[in-house]
Amino acid sequence: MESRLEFIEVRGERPQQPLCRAVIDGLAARQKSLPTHFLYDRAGSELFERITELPEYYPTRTERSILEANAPHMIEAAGEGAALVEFGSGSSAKTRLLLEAAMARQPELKYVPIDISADFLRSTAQTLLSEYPRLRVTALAAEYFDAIDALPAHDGPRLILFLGSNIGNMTHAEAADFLGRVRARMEPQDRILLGVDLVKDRAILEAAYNDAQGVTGLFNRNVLHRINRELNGHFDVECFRHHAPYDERMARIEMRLHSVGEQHVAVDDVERTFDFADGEYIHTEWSHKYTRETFAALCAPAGLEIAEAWRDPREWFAMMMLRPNR
Ligand code: AVI
Repeated sequence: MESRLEFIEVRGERPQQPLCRAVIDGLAARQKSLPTHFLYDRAGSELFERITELPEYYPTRTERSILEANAPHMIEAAGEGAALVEFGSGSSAKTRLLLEAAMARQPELKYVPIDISADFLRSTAQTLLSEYPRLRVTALAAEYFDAIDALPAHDGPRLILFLGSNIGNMTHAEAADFLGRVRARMEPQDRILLGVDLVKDRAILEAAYNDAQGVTGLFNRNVLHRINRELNGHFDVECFRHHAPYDERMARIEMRLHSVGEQHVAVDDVERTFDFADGEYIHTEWSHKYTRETFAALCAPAGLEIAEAWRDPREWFAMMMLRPNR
């Protein structure tokens, strides 16, 4: 089995901003904010898994239903003998639908999962290899941007997957930059397959990000527990209220943590105390929603166009296949 697995740890060029720097910069600013990726430590990732199963959180199950209905068409559209490359592969749960559709058409399949968590990546790769004897895996333990430069070549088309509407958590500028960098590494026959959450009624969106059981609130507030644990912070986590309104003009959900009352919070390891007025909030995440048109406009300057799109019957979510436009 090991001979079908190549495991590469990609050394990052750009040093990651540590949590202490993010706290000093983010909580001293006029509009307080914390970088989104700090939501995802082990506890945060487990809470996000719980979010994906909530009745109000439709994106994960809707994307899955689109894959269930269309995986063979998607593989066919990717071209003969395609290799699958996946950014943010996680447990590769939804990807199995595409892996199986590809293996139904070709004798062998090359799969390149990319994930920041090396341990998780290795165990997922080993599970897949034990289940699929015709699979070969080149696993890249890397940050997205570092992985782009390390993508293995393939003698045939590559289908580059970016599932789960993760693109929505990037700003438009970050998303355009990411797509442009991937595009710069694409051969003319390569394709990108991306999950995109679509613009829809405010009530549906706000329910999905302000669920009745309060799991999204636990997920959001987990970043404060993390500061308490990792930097000897003194946040009274119960004194911050989760709220995620939808901004129609910007077509995005914004996750916020509002201070309940005036507070002064010391974080010992950075030797600072941060002041919060009653109601003042920390921004933690954006989740952008698109239409086919706004998404096409994002892709064009990056050198990409929509070749095909698949939607669910309610048109809440889309999977878009992108190809080089020049
Ligand atoms: C990971 N990402 C696509 C989720 C989203 O829907 O934007 C993160 C999330 N935040 C709150 N709920 C889910």
